[in-house]
Amino acid sequence: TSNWQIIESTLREGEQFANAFFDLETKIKIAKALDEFGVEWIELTSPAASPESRAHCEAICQLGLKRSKILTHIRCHMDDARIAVETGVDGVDVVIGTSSFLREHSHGKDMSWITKTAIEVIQFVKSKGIEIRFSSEDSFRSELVDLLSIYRTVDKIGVNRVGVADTVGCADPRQVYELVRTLRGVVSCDIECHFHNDTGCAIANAYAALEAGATHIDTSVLGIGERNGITPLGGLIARMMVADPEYVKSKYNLTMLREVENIVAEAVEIQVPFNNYITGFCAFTHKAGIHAKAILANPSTYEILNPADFGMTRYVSIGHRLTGWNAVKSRVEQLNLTLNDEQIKDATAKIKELADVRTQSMEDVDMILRIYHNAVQEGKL
Ligand code: HCA
Ligand code: CU
Repeated sequence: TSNWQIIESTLREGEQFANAFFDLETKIKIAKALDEFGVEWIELTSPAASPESRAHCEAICQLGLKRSKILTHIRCHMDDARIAVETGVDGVDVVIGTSSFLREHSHGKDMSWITKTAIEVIQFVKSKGIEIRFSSEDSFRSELVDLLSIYRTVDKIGVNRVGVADTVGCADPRQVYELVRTLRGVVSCDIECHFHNDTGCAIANAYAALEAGATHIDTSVLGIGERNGITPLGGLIARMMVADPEYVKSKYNLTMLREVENIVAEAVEIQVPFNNYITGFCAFTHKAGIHAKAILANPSTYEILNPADFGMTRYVSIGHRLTGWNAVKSRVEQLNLTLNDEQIKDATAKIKELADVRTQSMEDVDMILRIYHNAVQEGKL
């Protein structure tokens, strides 16, 4: 699983999040932060969606970002394609529904119309020297023969990528692996995957896709998108850091993750979830005495990610009824107090006694230790 790229869709899929309304200033701030982080691609809402969307797309193309290239996302339609190629984007992502659900209840077109239009759109966009991706919406509820046949056709006429989309979040990692693996044998172009998170599989599905030969994964910051969203940028990074740390570190400015998330959280008026990958408030907090002891001796015992790689810090929680004397000892050393092990064990017993009634804050713990230390110094203990 090395040699893959991120298509960051906060400014497209993310705009479909219930709370999202991005003005140009906000979009620019998000685009610059994503560029700073180092995502390869930033995908923008279709310029055909509204006059403002078009103006924003043009403005972001003109920013001259350092690293990220710009994509826009359109329906498989010549009207949209003609507008898209005028905006200054580096690439166009084209999508159309191929499942019977969408063919019958959404656009009402059959596979031969879809194929004919796809070819026309692809050849037109390519003729302008712009990259093009063709994707089938709702891929996992589409007929496999239909999918493979249209992908084979667009691959032959030189599409840069084909896309697989789990639009409703129904797929599981095994199904993803199988479909992408099959597709890998059918097309020679790149393969992009897009996973909704309705059933909690969005990160695992992205990983399975990469294992099966996909080359591009769609993400959004904090996973925001239609309904409960898609593969979150931070979650994918967490997963890939474990799979291939050197590759991930070489590509991305990981200490920017928290800032990117804060910018987006503020823009859409949400909190970063408490249990968020990497940046959640307790992502690197260790609590049980047994864990605390081991973590203090060697962080790898209970940590698969190193907080320092992301500019985060480890926290050992002490003032609770599950605490242990090793954790307290480490705090005593941090506070530069001199207590021997017997005294620390005694102080720990006092902390546990109080914490059994009410969890003690770090300030409370420090106060208890200082009072205990003073009593020892004054010969009262
Ligand atoms: C949608 C479209 C899409 C497109 C994905 C893609 C999806 O809003 O329904 O272009 O690959 O989930 O199918 O986001
Ligand atoms: Cu989507």
